[in-house]
Formats: sequence, structure tokens, C-alpha cells
Amino acid sequence: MVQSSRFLRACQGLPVDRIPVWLMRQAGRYLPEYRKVREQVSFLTLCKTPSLAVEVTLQPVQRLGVDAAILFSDILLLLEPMGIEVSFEENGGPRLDPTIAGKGDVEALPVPDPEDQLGFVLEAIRQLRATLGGETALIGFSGAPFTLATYLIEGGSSRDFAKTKGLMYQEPRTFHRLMAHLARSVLLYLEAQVRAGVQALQLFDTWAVVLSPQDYREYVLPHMQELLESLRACQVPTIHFSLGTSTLLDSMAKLGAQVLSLDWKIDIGEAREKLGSKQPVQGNLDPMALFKPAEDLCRTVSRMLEQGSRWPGYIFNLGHGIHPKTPVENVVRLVETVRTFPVPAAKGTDG
Ligand code: 1CP
Repeated sequence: MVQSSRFLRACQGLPVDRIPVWLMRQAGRYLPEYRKVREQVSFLTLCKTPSLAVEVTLQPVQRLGVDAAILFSDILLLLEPMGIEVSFEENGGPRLDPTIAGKGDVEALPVPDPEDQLGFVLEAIRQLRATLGGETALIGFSGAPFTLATYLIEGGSSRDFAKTKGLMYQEPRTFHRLMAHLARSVLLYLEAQVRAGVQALQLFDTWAVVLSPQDYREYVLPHMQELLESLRACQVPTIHFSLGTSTLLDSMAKLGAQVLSLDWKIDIGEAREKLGSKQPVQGNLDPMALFKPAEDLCRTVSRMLEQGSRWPGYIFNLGHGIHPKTPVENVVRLVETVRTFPVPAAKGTDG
């Protein structure tokens, strides 16, 4: 199927007229128009009010001209219909209560019904698809099972992930059961998002970085492979994001995701060399590079574009979310640099 959106074409490894770009956390506190909405409502109210979620999803599309919109929501919202109370302290991290500590807790967790319990997310998707033109793709997302498990077990953010690894090593069967439960819940949630209209799916496995390659292979990889295999039936591209893409790259190449989103700790050229010309990739500017002086930033980005676009199947993005204190004019400049980067003719034709 020929796709009109250059983002969707790049996800499939097809040639494009220019390198598509979007940015993780492109809707967020660095944008004055986002802060204005947040002065009126809490973060959770924003996520749960479709008209407001639609408004902030569109803010970076309008200001930056990015090639994809990502639904404004949060990975932790899927945990509420499991009976977990989620709260966000102002300018602080999330809190979850109660936490998961053993077999009984895992067995008591229900699988959420997205149509019934996360209808506000699906309604925002329907409104967004009715608003966005064919050029700007709409990305849906979920936390990946391991990253969701860390929040359930730790009760929030963590430095050492001691409780998560404690459960993993002391009760491996319980841990696998939790992963299977989360994988099932994520599958149903993402299928519902596709039915509502998203055109690509990103799985955020941010905290996989804390695992050794062996533990990743043992506790995470099989669950992810099964999930991604089931998602194939949705017939939309899947993007796998994680930190730790330099240490876990070998396993991540075996996940079965269409696109691998890379963090900044590996050169994009080196990653592409390792993964081969057929593996579409996304990334991988260090979000802090947006604090560089303008000329340095442009040089860094141009070098990345040259290395990344050696083969088709490249989407420009950051290696993680934008920092809230990022100067907005640098973000505008970044997107403009990508949008005007000339794709060599040989890579921009046939197709
Ligand atoms: O207004 C605010 O200050 C709230 C800050 C905020 C925002 C803007 C949070 C709280 N979440 C979000 C939006 C969000 N989160 C999006 C929206 C779409 C976009 O990218 O524009 C997405 C995709 C997420 C995903 C998310 N939430 C992840 C995975 C990606 C990543 O950043 O690693 C994670 C780990 C979360 C949890 C979360 N949400 C918010 C916070 C402060 C945290 C905790 C992060 C941590 O534990 O360090």
C-alpha cells in the first residue's frame, strides 16, 4: 500500500521526499501554549478531557510543522482501571497506590476494558483523526509491560529498581505472570486505539535500560515478541522505544518491531550499520543538545541526518523526551533544519 504520509512511508522503509521528523514529548511544558492550558487544569484532567487532549496534541503540529502527532496522554493511565490510584505531584514524579508486591497482588489485577474504561483516550483519537490531514500521521502509544511493571512495583519513579529486581529474582514465576498480564492489557488497549484511528503505535520501554542483556532476554524479550507478533494483525507500523539501545541492541533487533527508536548513546550511523539497511530507525538526538548554541545545534543535527539517511527508513527524533526548560526557538530551528535537509536524489526516488 502506498502511503501519503512521509512518516508512514519511512516506517515501512520506503523512500521519502525529505526526512520525516517528530519529537518525543513534543507537547509539553517547553511550549508556552501548553503551560497556559496547564494553568487551568491538572495534568490528569487534561489527559481525561478529549477536547483539551486534542488541543495540546495539535499545538506542536501547528507551531513546529512536525510530520506526526502523538496522542496526548500518559502511559500510567492504563493502570487506573487495574484498580491502582495514579497521581502526579506538581513538578514531581508520579505516585501509584497500592503497589504490587507478590503473587496475590498480581492475580487480583483485572485486565482493563479500553472501550469502557479508557473511552476518553479513544474519543480524543477519533477527534484528532477528523482534524488532521493525511500528511500528518497520528501515533498512538502504550507503556511496554516491563516499564509499566516498574511503576506498579516501585509505586513511582526509581533510582535502583530494587523492588522490581527483587520480585524478578525472588519470584520469577510471579514476575512472568505480571508481564503476561500487562502484555495482554497493552494488546487490548493498542488494538482499541487502532480501531479508533491511530496510524502507528509506539511502545515505550524506557526503563529496560536497567536490565543486563541476559535478564532482558529472559524476562522481557519473549513477552515483547509475543505482543508485537499479535499487533501485526492491526496492520499499522510498530515503533519500539527504549533507553539502553546501545547495550540491548542485539535483543531489540529481534523484537519484531517495524521501527527501532534509538537513544543518543550510540552513533546513528553505527546503529544502522549493525542493524542493516532494511531496519527502519528513529532517533537519536540527545534532548540536551537543544541547549547548544544555534550553530552547534545545526551542525550536530546535520551530521546526524547525513549518517541516518544513508538508507531509506529514517525518522528524525530525539533519543528521549524534550526537557521542559528547552528554549522553544531552538526546537523550531531543529525542526526547520530537518525539514530543509536535502535527501540525496538516489534515495528520494523510485517509489
Ligand atoms: O504537565 C506536566 O508537567 C506533565 C508532564 C507530563 C507530560 C507532558 C507527564 C507526566 N506525561 C506527559 C505526557 C506524555 N507522557 C506523553 C505525551 C505525548 C508526547 O510525547 O508529546 C507520552 C508519550 C508520555 C509517556 C511516558 N510517561 C513515559 C514514556 C516516555 C518517557 O518519557 O520515558 C513515561 C516513563 C511516563 C511516566 C511519567 N509521566 C509523567 C512523568 C513526570 C512521568 C515519570 C517519568 C519518570 O519516572 O522519570
